[in-house]
Amino acid sequence: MQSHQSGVTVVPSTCWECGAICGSLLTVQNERVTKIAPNPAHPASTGAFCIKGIRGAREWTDQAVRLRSPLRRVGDRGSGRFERISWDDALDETAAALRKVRAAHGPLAIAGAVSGAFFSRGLFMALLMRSLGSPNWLINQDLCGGCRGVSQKMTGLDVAGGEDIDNANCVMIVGRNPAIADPPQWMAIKRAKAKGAKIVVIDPFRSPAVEIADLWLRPAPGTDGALALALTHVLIAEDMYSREDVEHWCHGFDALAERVRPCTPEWAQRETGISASDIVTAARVYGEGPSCIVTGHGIDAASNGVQTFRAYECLIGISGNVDRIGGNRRSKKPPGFRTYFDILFDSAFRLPADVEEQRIGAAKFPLWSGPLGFQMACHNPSVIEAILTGNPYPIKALYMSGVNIAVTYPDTKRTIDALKSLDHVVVAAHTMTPTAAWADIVLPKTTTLEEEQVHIHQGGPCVTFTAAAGRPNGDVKSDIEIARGLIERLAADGDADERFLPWRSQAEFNRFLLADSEVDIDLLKKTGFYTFPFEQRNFHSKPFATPTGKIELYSETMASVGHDPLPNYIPPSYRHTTPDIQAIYPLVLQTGLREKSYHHSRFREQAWARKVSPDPIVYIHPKTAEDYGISDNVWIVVEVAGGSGSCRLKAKITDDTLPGVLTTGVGWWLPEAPAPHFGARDVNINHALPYGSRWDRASGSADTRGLACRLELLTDAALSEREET
Ligand SMILES: Nc1nc2c(c(=O)[nH]1)N[C@H]1C(S)=C(S)[C@@H](COP(=O)(O)OP(=O)(O)OC[C@H]3O[C@@H](n4cnc5c(=O)[nH]c(N)nc54)[C@H](O)[C@@H]3O)O[C@H]1N2
Ligand SMILES: Nc1nc2c(c(=O)[nH]1)N[C@H]1C(S)=C(S)[C@@H](COP(=O)(O)OP(=O)(O)OC[C@H]3O[C@@H](n4cnc5c(=O)[nH]c(N)nc54)[C@H](O)[C@@H]3O)O[C@H]1N2
Ligand code: SF4
Ligand SMILES: [Mo]
Repeated sequence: MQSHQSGVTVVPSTCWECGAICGSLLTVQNERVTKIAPNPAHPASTGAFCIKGIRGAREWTDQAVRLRSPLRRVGDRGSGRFERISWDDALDETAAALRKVRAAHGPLAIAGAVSGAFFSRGLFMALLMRSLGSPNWLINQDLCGGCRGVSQKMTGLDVAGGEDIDNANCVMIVGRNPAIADPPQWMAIKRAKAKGAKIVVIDPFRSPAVEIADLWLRPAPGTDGALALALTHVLIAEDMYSREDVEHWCHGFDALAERVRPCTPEWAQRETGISASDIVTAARVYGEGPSCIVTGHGIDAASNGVQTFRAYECLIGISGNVDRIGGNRRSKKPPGFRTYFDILFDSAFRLPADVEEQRIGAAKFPLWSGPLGFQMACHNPSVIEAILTGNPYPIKALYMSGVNIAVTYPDTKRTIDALKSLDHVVVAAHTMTPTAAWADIVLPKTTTLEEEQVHIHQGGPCVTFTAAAGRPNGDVKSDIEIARGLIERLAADGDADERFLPWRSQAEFNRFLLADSEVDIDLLKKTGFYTFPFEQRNFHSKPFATPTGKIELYSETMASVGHDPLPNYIPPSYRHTTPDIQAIYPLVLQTGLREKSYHHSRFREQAWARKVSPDPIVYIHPKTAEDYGISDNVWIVVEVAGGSGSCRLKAKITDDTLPGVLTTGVGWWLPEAPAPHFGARDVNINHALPYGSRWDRASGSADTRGLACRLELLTDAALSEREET
């Protein structure tokens, strides 16, 4: 669907600024993308799009502050002084530094950090590390969708993104804010509502979805596990589950029934604050079906996250909604198509078992970091610990691409201390960030408008293509080019093994993904997407990926590593605090509320985004505000139990949040503030959080919400003390 008009081309593509991956139409003139618009023909996004995709991506590519050549640190680390160097020098010096670390401490002392294997840069980082002989790569999924990832793997339900919202009679939205986080999903929910579907929202905060909800259940933060077990209790007690699925496709139903017997709606009311009658109503609406559950980050990234997800997935499992029209569809792909996960776990690209066993986190979190793990990535806080203490062994070099860990990892102070103490730090980024400021070498990256990508979108489902529509604007390179550049330099002396990352370009890699499938890359490029036929309920030809081949309500894998094999309710951290801690930290903090104009820490330098959202906001209930003498728009400082720092936030008084609960976002820093912190120790909520007073037993996730906290009004004196940040 390319059209040419006086040197102007419209190229079908896909935005991948975030995981929603929306179909786009790019207007290209003189090899520059001049306009980005939604593609209404795209089967997954159906014309949905957002301002980040329209403005963020383009400014990201063209803005003056974009990094356009590699940089070498000239002053002390963190001094903010860099000089421009050539790519050859940057890659030669990085390769030499990695070789030195490898010689002195062994390959395990090298680690790579990235967002995860949902994007190609995540896979390339894992494979680059493997080529160097290191199993140590850090993903941010412990803070993102990791609890769901582990839970789905244990239960055997790979249903993320496969919600068949359009055909559902009930859409249950749990800890998800689709209006901001996922426009295609939000569009589908509104379509379903218009067709008469019942919308049930489970969220302590009044998210936009509450406006269209038939039922809004408002749990106390972090108590969703209790609610899910009670919903299951009602479904079983009222005989509203699928006998057929339970008999043929579920493992451990009797044990689950036994587990939820005491989890009555009245019990859950005490735990969650939701009335027992609302719980019963929700269970009946869900039980009628077909129903799909849309889960989100609101119940993830928490120290009880895996068990909470397990409870919801068991509910899906017994309700007959697995792979049902209008239910939760399992992931689909064209036969022969290779996903990033397929490659991540492919034995051809794996390190020897005795090396993988040494991955940091593997011993303590086998379901996260071990061979059974979700993406087999490190336990991040344990890596920070290893950098600082040398335990269990030293980590001396860190390469980061597509992450801004000085803002997005909890405990900013400790993260920065770790960055300071490394022998060598390399960051691939588009702009100078609070993380890149600590680098020895900064590598300027191509943007999403300059890189070709192939994704599967479960929403269609379809294969969707991102065109490298614009000529790179600067002396920049893609992740695969950087990885290959390093591998080639190191392989010459036997310090890297090219077999782990054999593709020389993104295009070659993309052809590998499609090589054994029916998908024709040229056709895919022409349309921007490829819709493939798929089968619902193909349980015989594609059994559930668990030891029993069934949906494991009772997880054999969890039992084998000594974890609770049945879904369980673990009360949130703030309910575990001692009375003296509670006296100091009487409030509860929720972080992570998404904003329209930002993707986490991204776009903070863009004027349009700052105009839409100029300040870091914290939502405070009128009753709480009254208790503390706080009025609208005053600045406060928040501290968290166990944290090493604090965060400055602007108060907005509203009953959108519960009494005693502070709700805020994530990702704030101030590009205009002084280097190296750029406000990361001032307005960044992660400066207040600990990275693990309590970790999820399976995913190793720390709490990003449900944290005991306190607040103080910001005085002028306190503000001037913060100025250095
Ligand atoms: N504009 C924009 N879009 C984004 C992003 C972005 O930064 N900006 N980030 C992307 C990424 S990486 C992610 S992971 C997704 C995340 O997006 P979502 O999955 O939607 O997650 P959140 O926005 O963190 O939270 C969703 C809802 O969970 C609620 N919540 C908080 N605590 C609880 C709780 O204890 N129980 C329940 N039931 N609900 C709770 C919040 O109030 C919120 O309304 O968004 C993606 N989309
Ligand atoms: N307290 C708290 N902490 C959280 C969260 C929370 O809710 N609360 N949310 C968590 C979640 S869900 C997530 S996903 C993480 C996000 O954590 P990060 O991934 O660290 O955050 P981003 O700001 O999205 O991206 C960071 C950097 O990626 C680079 N980047 C952007 N696009 C590209 C690209 O195309 N290629 C490459 N190589 N680099 C690119 C930019 O340089 C940017 O600075 O934060 C987590 N941290
Ligand atoms: S939601 Fe916005 S940023 Fe995310 S993929 Fe879609 S258009 Fe891009
Ligand atoms: Mo995320």
